[in-house]
Amino acid sequence: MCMCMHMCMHMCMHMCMSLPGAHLAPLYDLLLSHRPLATAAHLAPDVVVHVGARLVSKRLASYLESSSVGTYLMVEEHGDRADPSHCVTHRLHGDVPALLAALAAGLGPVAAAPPMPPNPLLRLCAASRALERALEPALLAAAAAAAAAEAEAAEAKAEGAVAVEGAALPLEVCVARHVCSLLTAAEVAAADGEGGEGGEGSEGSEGAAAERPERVLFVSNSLPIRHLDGACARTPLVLSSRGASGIDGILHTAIGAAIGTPAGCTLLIGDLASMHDLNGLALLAQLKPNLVVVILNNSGGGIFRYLPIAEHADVYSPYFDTPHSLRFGQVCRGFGLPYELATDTAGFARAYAAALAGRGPSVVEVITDKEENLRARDALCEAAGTAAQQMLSEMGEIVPEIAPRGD
Ligand SMILES: Cc1ncc(C[n+]2csc(CCOP(=O)(O)OP(=O)(O)O)c2C)c(N)n1
Repeated sequence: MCMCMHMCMHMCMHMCMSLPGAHLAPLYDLLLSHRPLATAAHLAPDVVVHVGARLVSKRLASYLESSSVGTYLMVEEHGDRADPSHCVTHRLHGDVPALLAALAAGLGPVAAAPPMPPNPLLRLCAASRALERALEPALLAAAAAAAAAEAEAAEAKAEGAVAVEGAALPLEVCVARHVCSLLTAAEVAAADGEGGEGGEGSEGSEGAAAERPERVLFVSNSLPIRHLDGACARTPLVLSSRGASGIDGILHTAIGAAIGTPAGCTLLIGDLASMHDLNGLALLAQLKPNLVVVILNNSGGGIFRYLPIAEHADVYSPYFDTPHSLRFGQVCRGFGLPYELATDTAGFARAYAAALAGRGPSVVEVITDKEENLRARDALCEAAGTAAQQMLSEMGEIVPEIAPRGD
């Protein structure tokens, strides 16, 4: 079995770039939260081709680490040794697109051959799609598109998707997905306008793609990049400052990215990262780049609620989550920046559409609740467990768990 789990192609130096496109198994991180799937020996990959930077998902990293992969090929632009789990067996450095083209040409007829059933990678993609479709009604309902939701639900039923009773998606995930869908829809519309085929999955002609004005999404570290990595099926050109995952200087870096992106840039950032770089708002007002700053305000470091430290009530709050009840409205107005506050998906959709149409700097603050986010995340994991279990039973009996890597 050949299985490449890392399907999002990106290049990394300090700044990471993820190319636009549709991801084959976008909900892989949720599926891997189901332990029987993450530890099923018959699903362990023989070969991994890892293109670009350090993985965002800890679940994927530990899954690959415990899988005792025979061949782990790292394809990257630079020669830095980013291999914290010591899994890499082969390295290719150089022009990544050229390396991938050579790799594909080398695979030739093997790659062209129809995959042998049951192919775990295809099953994983199908499970991700099934989960996505099962969640779609909740997503669409959140976006107040009931008619489309019904059609999607009917389609999901026809495909045998798992049931997600009353699942409410975390508001932060809805926001990230909405931003991606608007930015990629704009990309498709631009391709249409230039004579491309348009529609889902269409990239238009190569010439059109080269000329197409591209909108950029800059994501901050902590939860924003995780919402993107683990829950967004289709993403625009994405930039982020990974490095040591710092939450400092994000706003200033995004302003730089926006200056280089005439078609417009959106920044998805948490409240603490925004506070770390608050004087960036002055620069934003002064330089007036085409940048929409979307602040996900969950009143502190939301990521710590998902980490083991959350179990230690004596230190978790206020020392780790650093809670506050601040809002960014007054400081934005003080700098003369357009500002909108949203508390739900529909409100965000309205404010974000207006901000994009403004074609200048603006801030949209979304108030979310850490505990609600966590509850919604748990419901998502449960739904993912059902999809994963369905995938496992379709593939036959569960073989023993992966044994830990022996040294
Ligand atoms: C410069 C810097 N200081 C501290 C940290 C440690 N840290 C990692 S995530 C995080 C919380 C980030 O909060 P926020 O930006 O609001 O994002 P959220 O976790 O809510 O998604 C902190 C303080 C860091 N990564 N970088």
